[in-house]
Amino acid sequence: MTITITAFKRSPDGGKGLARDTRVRWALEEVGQPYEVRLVSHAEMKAPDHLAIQPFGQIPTYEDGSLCLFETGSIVFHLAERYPGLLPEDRDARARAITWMFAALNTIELPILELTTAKIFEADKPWSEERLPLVKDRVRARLDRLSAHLGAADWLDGAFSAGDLLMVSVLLRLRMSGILDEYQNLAAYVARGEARPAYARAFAAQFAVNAPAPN
Ligand code: GTB
Repeated sequence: MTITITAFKRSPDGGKGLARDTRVRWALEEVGQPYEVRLVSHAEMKAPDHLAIQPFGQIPTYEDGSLCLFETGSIVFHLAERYPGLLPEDRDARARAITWMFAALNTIELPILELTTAKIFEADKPWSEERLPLVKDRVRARLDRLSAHLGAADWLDGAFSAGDLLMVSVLLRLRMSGILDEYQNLAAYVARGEARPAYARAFAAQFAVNAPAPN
C-alpha cells in the first residue's frame, strides 16, 4: 500500500518548507518510505472528504491503507515506531527521545506559534508594538534552557532521533525573526538537521510544488 500525505496546493511560504507537511516528508525520507502527495486547496481542506480524515480541516494527513492519521506529532511517532531509524532500540533512550518529541511540540512550538500570531495576525492592533517584546522574551526564555541543555552536543540525547526531527522543524520557523541566531549552538543544531540528506530530499520535494513561478 502506498503511503499518501496531504499538503497545500500552494503553501503561503512559497517553498520555504515551513508548512507542516515538510516534517512528515522528512520523517518519511529518514525511514526510507516512498510516499505520494495529494495537494489540497483551502476549499478542499474544509470539505467533508478531508474533514473525515482531518477533523480540523488542516494539512498534513497520512494515509496507509485503512489507516488515516492527522497531527504531525502522531504521524512522526507512528513512522518512528513502525520503521527503524528515528527511535533508539534501548527502552530508556527511546522514552527520552519520545519526551523530546513532546518537548518540541508542547514546550517550544507554543511560544513560537504565539510569536507568529503576534507578527502576522496582530500587527495592525494598537497594542501590537507593546506586546511583541514580551512574546519574543517568552520564546527566548525557552531557548535559553534548550540551548543550555544542548550545550556542545550534536543532538538532544545521543543519536539523531524523531525528537531532533521535530525540534529542528519547530526551530526553523524562528529563523526569519533573527532570534535563532542569538543562540549559536541552536543555529548550528538546526543547520545540522538541514544538512541531513533526508531533510534535503524533503525540502526539495515541497519546494518543487511551492516555489514561486519564475517571471
Ligand atoms: N497541530 C497540527 C499538526 O501538527 O498537524 C497543526 C496543523 C496545521 O497547523 N496545519 C496548517 C493548516 O492546515 C498548515 S501548517 N492551516 C490551514 C488551516 O488551518 O486552515 C502551518 C503553516 C502554514 C503556513 C506557513 N507558512 O506559510 O509559513 C507555515 C506553517
